[in-house]
Amino acid sequence: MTVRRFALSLFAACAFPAAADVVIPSSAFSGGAGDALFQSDVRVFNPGPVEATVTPVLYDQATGETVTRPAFTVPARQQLKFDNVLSTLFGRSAPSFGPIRFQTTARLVVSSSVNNVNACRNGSVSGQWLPGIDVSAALTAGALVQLATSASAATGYRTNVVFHNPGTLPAMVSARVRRGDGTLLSTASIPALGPNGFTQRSLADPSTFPGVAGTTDTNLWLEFTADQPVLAFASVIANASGDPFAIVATADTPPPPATTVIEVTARQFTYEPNVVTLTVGKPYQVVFRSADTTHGLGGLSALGFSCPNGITPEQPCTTNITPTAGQVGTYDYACTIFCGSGHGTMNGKIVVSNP
Ligand SMILES: [Cu+2]
Repeated sequence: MTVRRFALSLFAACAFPAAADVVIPSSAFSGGAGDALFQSDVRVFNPGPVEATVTPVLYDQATGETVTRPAFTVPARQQLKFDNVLSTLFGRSAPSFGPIRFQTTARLVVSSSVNNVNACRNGSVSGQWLPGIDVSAALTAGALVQLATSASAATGYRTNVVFHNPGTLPAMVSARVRRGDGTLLSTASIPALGPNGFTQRSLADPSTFPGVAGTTDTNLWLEFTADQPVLAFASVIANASGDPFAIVATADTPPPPATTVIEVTARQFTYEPNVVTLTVGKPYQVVFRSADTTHGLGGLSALGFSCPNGITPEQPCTTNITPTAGQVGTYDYACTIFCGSGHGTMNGKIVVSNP
């Protein structure tokens, strides 16, 4: 029985190559300054040995519509061409822009060039390449590197940052812009992204990235975290020529925040400091030490404190805690081991508060 089931699952894996869900995080069909016309030229390559079926969906940010087109097929080892994909595949007229999703029966390579086809009013084309990114590669922590801004609109570079939420739950993204040496330049305020939501933000926009406008720096980077996986990239555009390049987010694992050590001294008949405040989400090591005799600690079991052997001059009682939102509140504690005439009034508080 077991063998037969294994054989069946092996057959299924061979007969049907893994499906894929690929997103081009941004596309455009719109006019720009100086008779410019932006269009996205897309290629869909099937590297596999069997025909693949593709269902394309556009999340049009110009109208708020979700535009699903009939499925098409890509023969094995062939590449399909969709120049100005928003017009030719989705039938949109300018202005139209937003993420495009390809749900496929096999793993495909999706590639996009966002071109400005008349930037210099002489028919010349410039643009940037953007990959299709599998939804499974969306990130909850990422970095965008090699960003640049300029105090002058005529020289240097400007940067636009795009976030797209490919999921079905709202995503909260928080981002920080830093200089090369790590100096914090801006903490971003990015509105929640709904399911399939999209936002493009200029680094020079003070309502999104306060503190960046007026900065000339070609060595900026951005770190972000999100409570749902998101896709992110940046366009860095030369101000003089309009020539852009794209940077796709890489996965990031920011170091955990440093642990704050808090020392509380127990002595007849006080704890000092008497009130300790802990912030939700931050790691602490709380150490109770005795300056004289043996004391106890009772009332903090809800925070995970346990000092069964008491607090003695030789043996402090140490607790590691990262308070959670569910622990917000005020916790009274008291000495539980008789330590002299004032024992009955020996107590303190731990306060857990939101950031
Ligand atoms: Cu006591």
